[in-house]
Order: sequence, then structure tokens, then C-alpha cells
Amino acid sequence: MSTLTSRWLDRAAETRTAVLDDARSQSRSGTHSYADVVAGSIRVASALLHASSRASLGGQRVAILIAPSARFVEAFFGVLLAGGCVVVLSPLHPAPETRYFCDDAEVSAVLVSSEHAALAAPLASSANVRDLDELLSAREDIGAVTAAALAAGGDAPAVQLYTSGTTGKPKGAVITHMNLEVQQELVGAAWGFGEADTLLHALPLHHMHGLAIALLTALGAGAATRLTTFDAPALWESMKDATVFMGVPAMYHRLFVAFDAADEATRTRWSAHARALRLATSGSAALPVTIAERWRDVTGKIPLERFGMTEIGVGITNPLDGERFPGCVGFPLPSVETRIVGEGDRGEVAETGELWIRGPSVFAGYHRREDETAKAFVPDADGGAPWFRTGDTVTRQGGPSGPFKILGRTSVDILKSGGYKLSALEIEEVLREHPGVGEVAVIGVPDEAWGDRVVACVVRRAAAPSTSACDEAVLRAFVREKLAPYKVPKDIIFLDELPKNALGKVVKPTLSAQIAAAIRT
Ligand code: MLC
Ligand code: AMP
Repeated sequence: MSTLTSRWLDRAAETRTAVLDDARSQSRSGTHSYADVVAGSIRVASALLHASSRASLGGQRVAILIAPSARFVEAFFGVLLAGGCVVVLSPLHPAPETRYFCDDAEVSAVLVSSEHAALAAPLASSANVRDLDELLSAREDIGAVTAAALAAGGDAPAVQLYTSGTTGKPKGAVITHMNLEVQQELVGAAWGFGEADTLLHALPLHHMHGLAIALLTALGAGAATRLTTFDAPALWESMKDATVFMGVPAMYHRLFVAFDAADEATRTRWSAHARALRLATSGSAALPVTIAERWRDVTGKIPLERFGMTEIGVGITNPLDGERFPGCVGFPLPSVETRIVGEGDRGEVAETGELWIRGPSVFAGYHRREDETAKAFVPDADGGAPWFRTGDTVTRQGGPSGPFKILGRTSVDILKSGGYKLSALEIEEVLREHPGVGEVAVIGVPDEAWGDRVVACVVRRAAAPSTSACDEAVLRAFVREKLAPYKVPKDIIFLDELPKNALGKVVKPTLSAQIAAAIRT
């Protein structure tokens, strides 16, 4: 049995609160003890095992489409205890994207809670859609569940998270039980998590930040988690009952938009709530120093900024106690080895270059993408474990023992909008399917609210059929049918031509500079 699942089962008798459901997103609001949620997960696992007629799901992928709630946690651990690997789906994705995730992962079942039943309906023809409430009403078969959990060791796949890359469609990053248990320990210890904590959690659960860095760290430490969806005024209010808040920079930006719009008395109350938190962290994208300093003005401390990835969890963090460096992400966690590599791919150490990482929290590979996996890892010249290439350009501020500073991405085709990693190529591929589009280049324009503002530059097809109107509204609606709303370009700009080099390739840095200048004027 992995430490992840044994640690979970060890909490079966604990009456402390594990999850506080939010009335806004949940029919079954209220508080749920560890004992209740562990019991729920055992019922889900029992039902899955009985339906499969096998002693263990043996790493089968099981998708879950469930609102942030205790039910989510029950389904998540239910799949793990039965020996399955969880694919977290999000209600934000339209049917074609959800179908792609299910097909790519070859899921054996999709567990759906009642509030998302309508969203799952289009999947029913191709996938085994199961009502979570039905699974939760199963009889606990602790013998079968313990046997299945025992069969899934540290190397077993626990979660498959879809992440965008430099090839069109998102890839399924396979994260093992060991990866997650190491994260629980490292992050929990570095940030001082304990049973007295209440985590205020408004992050989406289909990504590493919300799922593992936030939720699993809190559960691993026996803390309580208030699961909710993002709403800036409600979050300021909820900070009153929390000890820790974790957010992406776009959330901090939004919090301050609401703060600035509030009256004096409200601001005073919200400031007091935020000051009483013992910890506020930021990650998934660069936290602008101006936002960090505003948070310090309100609370006395800048947020604790850290660096992470779907493929590695948190790798580098500023300290909980001691000096935090604005604009920097701090120092590697114990057991995380780092190397800064200059151009040329030969692994030569440099002052500024691509960050390579290795250690027990690095993922196992991309599901059924051997080529992509091979490209992501570099063999170690001295015969040690291979290095994972992060694709981030970094340096160490003030010299080789200074804190890490993230300077940008090595690829112009990877964008970060509001903390979501987006592939410019994926969005371009969708736009190219429209009959009115001749050429297209998707770029990220620096933006205070989103980090990268996604902009599509389109050259209309000269010989487009007269029926295929191609204006901004039409193209945005076209993308929205196929991709999550956060991937829909914020602006679509029509150009006569795109800047290209001698090989006919679009020169995105030139295009980005032109568009950024045009937007500013
Ligand atoms: C929402 N919209 C976005 C967007 N989020 N557009 C671009 N980028 C985003 N991130 C769109 C909506 O679809 C809507 O468009 C419009 O913006 C306004 O939406 P909203 O309702 O005001 O936004 P909201 O739902 O409140 O979302 C904002 C947010 C969200 C910041 C809460 O983006 C968010 O949860 N981001 C977190 C992403 C995350 O967890 N990443 C972690 C990756 S893991 P329209 O057209 O419909 O009006 C990782 C590892 C690590 O990176 O180290 O952590
Ligand atoms: P994802 O694939 O969604 O997990 O995104 C991982 C990427 O987010 C990293 O490769 C970085 O580019 C970015 N990232 C995460 N944390 C930070 C941070 N604190 N500062 C800058 N970029 C970050």
C-alpha cells in the first residue's frame, strides 16, 4: 500500500473536520469529518471493485466530474483505494475537450455528481458514466478495499493531469502515489501545515495547484479545507475563518480590484481577516512585485511565492520564516535537485538558462506519448537519474547560492493566463478549422490581470466562401464550442499578413511587440 492511501485510511476514526463545503457550490453544505470522508471513499472503492469484478482496478483510469466538495474527496480517494488512477475533469471544458480527455486516457468509468449530470450526458454514448450518489450508497467492503489498496504501491499511477505543451493537444502527465506522498511531506513541512490549519481553497481541482499542492497537502497534514469557487468579496470574508490561503497571481489581482471598490469599513474588516492568516502563498505564474507589495501593505508580509509544475509539484519555494524575496521563488525543497543549463542541450551549467530538475516528486511520463516523454527528460552525463527539462529560463539572484528567479519560458508557444498553461498551437489549430481563417498566430501579450493576455492574429482566407463570416465574435464563439472559456482569445486582430522569417515561419516575438505597442496606444 502506498503511504498516500495508508495515511488516508489511518484517519478513519478521526472526528476532526476534513472538508467544509461551500453552500454556493454544493447541495450538501456543511462540515465533514475525516471519519465521514474516509468512510465515503471506502464505499466508492467498494462499489468500483464490485462493478469491475476484479481484486484491483490495476491502474485503470477513472474520470471524476464533481464540484469542489467533500464528495470530490470521497470520489478521489475512492478511486485510489480501488487501485485506479484519477483523471480530474472540469465543468469548464466543453464536451469535445472532455471527450478528448476521456478517450486519450481510455477511462473505464466517469464518476459524476448530480450537479454535473447534464454536462456528462454527452459522454454517455462512449463512456461508462456512473452516478456518484449511487456509489456512495454502496456497502463498505473493507476487506476488498484493503486488498486493492495494498496492491497499489508507490510506483502505481495515482493521477493523470492534462497539461498543454508545445504540441497541439494537451498531454496526460502520469503522477504516481510516491510523487504525491513526497509532495505532501515536503510542502506540508516547508509551509508548517498541521491539524490546527484551515485552508481557504478556491483553486480549480483539475490542476496540480488546486489538487495536490493545496488540497492533498492540507489533507496529508490532517488540516481542514474550505472548498469553494473563486469570488473575491466572498474570499475576503472567508479569510476570517482560515489560517492559510493559496492563490494564483490573477486571484490576488482580483482580490485587490474588489478591495479598491469596497467602502472604508469593509476594507478595514477585510484587512484584519487577511492579516490574521498565518500564511498566504502564490504560484503557477509570476507574482508581480506590485501585487506582492500591496499584500504586504495590507497584511505586513508579502505572499510566499513558490515555483511548481504539473510534472513536479512544488520544486522551489521561499521560506515560511525568514526573508522572502519579492520577484524570486526561493530555494529548492529538500530532495529536489536543480541545474541551470545554458544553450546547446549538453547539460553545461550556466548562470542563466533552462531549469532542469530531478528528484522523487518528478512525474513518471506522459500517457502513451513516448516521444514527448523522451524529449522531456535528459539522461545524466554521469549516469545518475535523468533530468526533467522544465522549459523555464531561470537565474539565481545575486549569485549561485541566491534565490531562484524565473525569467520566462523557453518556448513562445506556451502561455500562462491567470495561472492556466495554454498552448498557442492548440488554439491556432482550432482557429484554422474555421473556413474564413487563412493564417493565424496566437501570442501572449503582457497583461496586469492575466499575466499573458491571449491574442489571436488572423489573416482572413482570400477565397473564403461568402457564407463563412469571419469577425471577432464569430471566431470567439467558434473556439468556445471546442475549448475551455479560459483558452478563448481575449482579442482577435485581423492583419493583412504575419511577420515571417526567411523560412516562412511566423516571428512571434516581433508580432507580440507590434501588438503590445498597438494595444498600448
Ligand atoms: C477565467 N477567464 C479567463 C481565465 N479565467 N481567461 C483567461 N485566463 C484565465 N485564467 C475568462 C472567463 O472564461 C470569462 O470569459 C472571463 O475570463 C471572466 O471570468 P471570471 O468568471 O471573472 O473568471 P473566474 O472564473 O473568476 O476565473 C479567474 C480565476 C481562474 C483567476 C479564478 O482563472 C483560475 O481559477 N485560475 C487558476 C488556474 C490554476 O489553478 N492553475 C494552476 C495550474 S498548475 P467570458 O468570455 O466567458 O466572459 C501549476 C503548477 C503550479 O501551474 O506551480 O501551481
Ligand atoms: P503548469 O504546466 O500549469 O503546471 O505550469 C507550470 C509552469 O507555471 C511553470 O513551468 C512556470 O512556467 C509557471 N510557474 C509556476 N510557478 C511560477 C512562479 N512562481 N513564477 C513564474 N512562473 C511560474
